[in-house]
Formats: sequence, structure tokens, C-alpha cells
Amino acid sequence: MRLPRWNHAPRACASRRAWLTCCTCLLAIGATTFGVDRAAGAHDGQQVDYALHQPTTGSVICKPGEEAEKAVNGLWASKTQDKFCSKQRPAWLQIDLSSEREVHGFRIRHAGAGGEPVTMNTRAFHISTSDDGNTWTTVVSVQNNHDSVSTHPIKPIRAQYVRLVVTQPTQAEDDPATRIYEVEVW
Ligand SMILES: [Ca+2]
Repeated sequence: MRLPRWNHAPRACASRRAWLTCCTCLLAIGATTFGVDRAAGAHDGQQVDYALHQPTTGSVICKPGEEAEKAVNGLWASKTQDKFCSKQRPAWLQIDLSSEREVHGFRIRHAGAGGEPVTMNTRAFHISTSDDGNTWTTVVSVQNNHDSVSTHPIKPIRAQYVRLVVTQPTQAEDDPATRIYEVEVW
């Protein structure tokens, strides 16, 4: 069989012997990047979001429309329809990733990410992971956040469950409401 020339092929694909193997690899990488993992949801064209649309529970909500699952609906533009709100202290969210994943980090979109005042951004919180829902490991601990979007890479850990616990909901002590627009897990 006459194989086509591919002048721009990576060096590993240059030899005819490696051509078929290399093409198979590239197809597999393409499928992972644009197919199967994309189905789990990706943000900003980068990481897959394992939390997107996964079963999520949380502490008592501020009002109807601000349920826990709003923190994993992939949206943060329309305020009440896209955020989790709770006045319980500590407030908490628990996400079931539906299967065990290798977790590399988290991104949290706080009040400012949804267009609310940055003084409402979550101040202090921690994130724990678990592979069975019973034994938890704290992997992120934040005491003084001001940002509207906070990103927390971690040493990779295998987990099916992620729990966010908010101990200081805003920048001001007199505002008791935790407002989480999105929790992304990658
Ligand atoms: Ca949301």
C-alpha cells in the first residue's frame, strides 16, 4: 500500500513504519480532547469540568432558585438563577462527581463573578475530597480571599466527592450570605 506523504507530521511520525501507529495515537488524543472528555464539560477552552451538572447538595438556601445545583450548572451571568446562596454558617456544598476522578484542582466563581459587589466575595473556605463520601481529606484552605474567581491547583488526588465549606461568607462580618456562582473541578 502506498502511504501518503505528510510533510508537516511530527518527527515521531516521519518514518513509514511509525506512520500508522502515530496516526492512531493522534486520533486517540483528538477523541479525548474533543469528544469523550468534552462531554463532561470544559470551560475557557481548557480543563474539563468534572463537576458540571453532577449531583450536588448543600446547606439551607437563602430562597427558592438559589439551590446547590446552581453551583454546577455551568452558568454565572444571571445572578439568582445561577448561584447557590446560603445563610447557614458554615455553609457547605457537596458534589458527587459520579465516578472516581484524578482531581488536579478547583476554580470557584464568587459573588463578583456573577456581577454582584466584590465585597460579597467569599472570604474564608476550605475544600475537601473523598473517594467514599465518609473519609475526607482537606486539600485547599483559604483564609483571606478577595478575588471574584479563585483558582486552586492541588497535588493530584483520586476522589469521587468534593466538599466546599465556607467559614466566612463575605468581606464584611455583617453579611451572612454565602454566594457561590460556580464550582469547577478538574
Ligand atoms: Ca452557576
